[in-house]
Amino acid sequence: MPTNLPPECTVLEKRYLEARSTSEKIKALQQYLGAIPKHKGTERLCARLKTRLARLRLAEEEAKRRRGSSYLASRYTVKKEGAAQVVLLGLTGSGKSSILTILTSAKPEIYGYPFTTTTPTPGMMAYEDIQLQLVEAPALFAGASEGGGWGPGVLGLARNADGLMLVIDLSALDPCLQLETLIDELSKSHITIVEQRGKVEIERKEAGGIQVVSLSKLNVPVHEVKHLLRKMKIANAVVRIRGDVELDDVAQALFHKTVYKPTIVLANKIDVAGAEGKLRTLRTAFSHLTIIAVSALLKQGVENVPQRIFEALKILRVYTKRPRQPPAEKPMIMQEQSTIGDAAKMIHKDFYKDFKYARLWGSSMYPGERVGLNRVLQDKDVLEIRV
Ligand SMILES: Nc1nc2c(ncn2[C@@H]2O[C@H](COP(=O)(O)OP(=O)(O)O)[C@@H](O)[C@H]2O)c(=O)[nH]1
Ligand SMILES: [Mg+2]
Repeated sequence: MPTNLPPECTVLEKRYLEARSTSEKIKALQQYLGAIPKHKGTERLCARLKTRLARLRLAEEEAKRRRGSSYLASRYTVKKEGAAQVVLLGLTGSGKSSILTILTSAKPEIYGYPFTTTTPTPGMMAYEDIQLQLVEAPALFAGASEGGGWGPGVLGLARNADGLMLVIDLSALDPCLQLETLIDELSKSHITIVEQRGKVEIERKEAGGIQVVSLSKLNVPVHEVKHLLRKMKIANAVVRIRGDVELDDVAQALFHKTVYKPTIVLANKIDVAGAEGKLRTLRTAFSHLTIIAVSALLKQGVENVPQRIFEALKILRVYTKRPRQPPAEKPMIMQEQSTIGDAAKMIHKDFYKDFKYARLWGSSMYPGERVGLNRVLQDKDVLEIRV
């Protein structure tokens, strides 16, 4: 410290050094800076303290942002119930609340004016012997992913869901533009509704260098992947590549984890004049998506929705049983392609550890067929594990 500083500076400096919280430090540093006479001899000290102040302010901003997002996250999170959680997304007035009302016993408000639903509203929808949770999200809008209002909260809700239903309003001007807007906001939030050609997973490690594991023919040379990671100052990691992947996909995976959400599109208000034509245009433009025409008003077309979303979710039901007992009434919900081994682990780790064999009914060759850990399960299989 320059010796020619007035004595109060010593006191203020001490106060700053002793401050604990970031906001206390900022306040004390401002006072200290303010007390320093400005001349040639104190220039460097002031510059240094100003840099420190800027850093503290940045840290405070960052902490505020994080607190803000956790507030948002808690407000827009809905506890999962039933076999899967499916979020209804759409622009305002597309009919999300009306659809929720006819598919579940929830009673959201339905009004003729925009942005009626401001918090997520859940309801339960039955499909055969299981319940799927439907959650109406507050309306999405162009620019939602950039922040502002509940945009990030809604997209967070979508990210956490098991599947999505996109609701399009066939009475509004351009249904294609509506769907594009929804897909665009989702993709800006790194949510895709189309299963990706390839997949990249990057797992950071403590040691061991960079390892590239590919389950198929690799489009990019391993040394380029390694070079990219080193450039990003990652020295130890396992990179798992599946399917058709370019170097750019690897770069993307470094920054964001893109998640795939099984999705169906509900083209609502098929009852209004001109809706049929718009539906045809929509179907042509998005032929790769599952589009179901419905009228929430007339309760038309909705009968198949539970089955279609169940199929899209790619989940299956497995009923466990004990020897000489009837199967459990409530199924275990598993992902398609799950094996007997996965089911054993899900019941209890000991069932997997002490597994001897299993008996299978349903997709079995004959009732009670004896099967091993690697057998892939089908929907509605009945399973008895012997340990
Ligand atoms: N004609 C027609 N109107 C509908 C249909 N579904 C919803 N609406 C109307 O559209 C408006 C907005 O519906 P709402 O369910 O609140 O939409 P949300 O903002 O997406 O939740 C209301 O006036 C509904 O009565 C439908 O299938 N046909
Ligand atoms: Mg609503």
